[in-house]
Amino acid sequence: MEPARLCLGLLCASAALAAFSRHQRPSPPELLLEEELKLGESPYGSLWPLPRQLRTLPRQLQLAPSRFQLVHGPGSSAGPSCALLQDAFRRYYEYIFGYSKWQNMGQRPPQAGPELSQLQVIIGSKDSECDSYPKVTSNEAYQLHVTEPVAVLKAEKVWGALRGLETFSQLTYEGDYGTFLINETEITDYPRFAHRGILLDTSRHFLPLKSILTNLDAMAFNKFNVLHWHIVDDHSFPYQSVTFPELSNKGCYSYNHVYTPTDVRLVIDYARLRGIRVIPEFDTPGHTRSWGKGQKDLLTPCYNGEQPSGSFGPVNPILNTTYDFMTELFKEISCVFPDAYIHLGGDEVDFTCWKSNPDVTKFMKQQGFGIDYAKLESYYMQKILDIVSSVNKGYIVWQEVFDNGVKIKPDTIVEVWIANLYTLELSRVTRAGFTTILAAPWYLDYISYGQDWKKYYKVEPLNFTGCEEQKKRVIGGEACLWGEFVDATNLTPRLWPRASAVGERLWSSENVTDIGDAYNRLAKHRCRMLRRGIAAEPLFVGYCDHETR
Ligand code: CP6
Repeated sequence: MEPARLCLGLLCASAALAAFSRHQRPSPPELLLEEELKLGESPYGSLWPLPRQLRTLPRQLQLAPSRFQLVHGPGSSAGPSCALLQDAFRRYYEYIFGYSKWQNMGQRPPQAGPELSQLQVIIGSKDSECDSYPKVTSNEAYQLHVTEPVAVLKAEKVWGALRGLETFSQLTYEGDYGTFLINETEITDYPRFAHRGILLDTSRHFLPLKSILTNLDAMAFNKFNVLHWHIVDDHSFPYQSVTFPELSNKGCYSYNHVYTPTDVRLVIDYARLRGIRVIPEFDTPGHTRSWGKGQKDLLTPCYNGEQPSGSFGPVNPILNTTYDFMTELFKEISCVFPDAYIHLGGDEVDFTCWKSNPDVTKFMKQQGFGIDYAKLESYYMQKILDIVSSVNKGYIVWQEVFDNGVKIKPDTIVEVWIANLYTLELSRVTRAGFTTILAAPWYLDYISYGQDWKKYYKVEPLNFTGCEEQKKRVIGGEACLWGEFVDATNLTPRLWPRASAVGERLWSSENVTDIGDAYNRLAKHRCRMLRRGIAAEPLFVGYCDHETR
């Protein structure tokens, strides 16, 4: 058959198919053509998330891999003894030059034109914080001046330098025949919100160390700074406790599905080098089925009439042994995890089992709680908060702890996760004076056809009723990837680049809302993540420049 006929035939076939689909199923939520027309260049190149202030000049400078250096600048309080920056210099050199298809093609002919020979990194503050852990109050601001012949990156602390190095690497691009280019640029940048988190759930499915570390890389590419590690839950207890080894011995999926103290240390150190805090969650009194296997009498026995039914409910709040156990466990956890905060959960407590148990009923009477089981939950949570205070840690809890009227200390951080009426919840929580983190609109474990990143991108976290003081209590947000349907096979593509939308919302200015421009930058940013080894899924139809046959 000649080519013309073949094409015609195909056209007919696809037209018929289109007509068929129109009749057979509802039209997809977006039209392909509309999107394709919008495709193009952003004036901001591939920057993601967009910096606060940015001036890009047309003049291009060349970077020669053999001559360009990342160095400590004059007057910096950090020097070659700062391993965090040394490691970052090595990483970013690789990200900038490491992926050219012109590699190993021998010496390139020298190109005429202005050259950038160095990026000097200058830490201004006397204490660079090089050997510290990042905190919620860490200064992540930086300034970047790219001019011939040297670029200068200024930051008060190493945390700003890390963010600035990421931005610098995003400004570089490949020209013809494997040249590396950067435009003269001036940037002043700092985050809008201090807490920019990703929740990973290692209980529903175990995530191998490699997956967690790769995700930390991707977080750094998107300027996230908190790993909320939902490490244990009903289904398995992979955290290996030194004090209570039976918890993971009995509660893990298998002996291979355990995080040893060494593994945990590795995650914390890897995260620190990228300016990322690790906040562990030990969720109680609900979501604790796996805890019961290795700790006798920890969970409440449920009753069927007069008889124990053989099943167990939430942590047993009426026994002293429960609080002795929790004291020892949180003592250990407070040493293992250096962050100033521990997430204590407190979500979705089912009162059915407590109601069925005659000993609990008796205890309720003694305490004067009547039949208000929220009071019992409150009693339990207050004791846990006291235990965690006594080991000098701050705490984060899920919103139910606030909703159920648990008397929580004024410095408790409340995480809002219930999608329904979450703006009202933000109003209430902040009116009561609490600091809050928003997760409700960013449940990335929910998937649907089409570009749902736009839905995440359009969320405005401060769009709730409240005064200025209330708005200041929103310290940030989290993109949650619950693990029921996620393991190492689909973690990365499910998170990225969808979580990138949340990343820009939490870093960039409130007025960065142009969805067309965001699409153009994010499509490129996703290709860059791919190049750097992150299996991020595509936004939509298209291709990446570095893809080859
Ligand atoms: N596990 C734990 C979960 C969830 C929560 N806590 C959850 C509930 C509803 C949805 C998604 C996740 N899987 N421990 C609630 C914070 Cl829609």
